[in-house]
Amino acid sequence: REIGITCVAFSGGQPRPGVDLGPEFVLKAGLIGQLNAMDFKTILTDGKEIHDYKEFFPASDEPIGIIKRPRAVGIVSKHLTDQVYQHSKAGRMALQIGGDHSMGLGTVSGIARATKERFGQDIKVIWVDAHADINTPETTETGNLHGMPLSFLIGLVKENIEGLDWVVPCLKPENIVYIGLRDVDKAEKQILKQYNIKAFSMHEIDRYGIGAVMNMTIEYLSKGDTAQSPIHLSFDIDALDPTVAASTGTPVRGGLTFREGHYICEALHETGRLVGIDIVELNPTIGHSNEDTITIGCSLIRAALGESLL
Ligand code: DIR
Ligand code: MN
Ligand code: MN
Ligand code: MN
Repeated sequence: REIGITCVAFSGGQPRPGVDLGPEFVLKAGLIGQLNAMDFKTILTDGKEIHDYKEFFPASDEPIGIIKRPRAVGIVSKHLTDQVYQHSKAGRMALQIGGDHSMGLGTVSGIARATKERFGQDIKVIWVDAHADINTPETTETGNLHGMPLSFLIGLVKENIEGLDWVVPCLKPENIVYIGLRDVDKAEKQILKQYNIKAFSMHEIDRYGIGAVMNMTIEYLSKGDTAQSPIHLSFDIDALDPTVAASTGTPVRGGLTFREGHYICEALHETGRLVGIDIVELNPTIGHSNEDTITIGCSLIRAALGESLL
């Protein structure tokens, strides 16, 4: 019952300042005490509460094409990969708090490597998000790397982009399930189709209900498995409706309710297969009531770690 916690104070994968403050607010809200009260032993990465990786940033980080801050994004996730790997290799739950979603490059890379070594199995990833985050450097309209991590992770990026050339494809398209999508770029829709990636958009959640969607998700991720394979949850807080969680950089109307978000976490906990959790895109400088969003970030984490309602 050990949790390795890495707080990633980084905002360079998108343009709005403040998302780097997410982890600090989550810690101030008392997350560590809450997890200790659930009888978890918490281990802070390198004994440090907050990691900003600034000492590793290059002096200049000019855009490559329209890709913004490729070297900073790359170096953050390169370090994060090793940090997450160390925790996961030691058998700990790896919990990462962000920070923008470009850090998914590091969290998934680290977990995938550890999972391969520990169980000889491929990692499966549940990406809970309003967005698909699967643009390539060619398809991106914004140049923001938080909209691209999955294209790197599944190996769609063939050209070497300075700072990001270390990324080794470690995730199979058939091992991804999206939940909560509602703002997917045209080129991303083509990628989802071409690679036949499983996605439950808000439309499917409305149609079937979140209970059935989670049953289908877990069934999908279990087919063909001889042993139960490990699952990583990457939860972008903007999957929730902006009336529920307002403090995030790219809010999109028509999102998950408070309970739907928590139910996803509870259902994944019940599988007993969760090895990693990201909670990202918390920006306490945005929105009318940032306390709500931060508090919800904490309760989603607790739900994924098995906090029971009864
Ligand atoms: C958009 C928005 N698809 C992009 N992505 C966001 O920038 O590539 N991801 N907001 O979280
Ligand atoms: Mn995202
Ligand atoms: Mn998003
Ligand atoms: Mn868009």
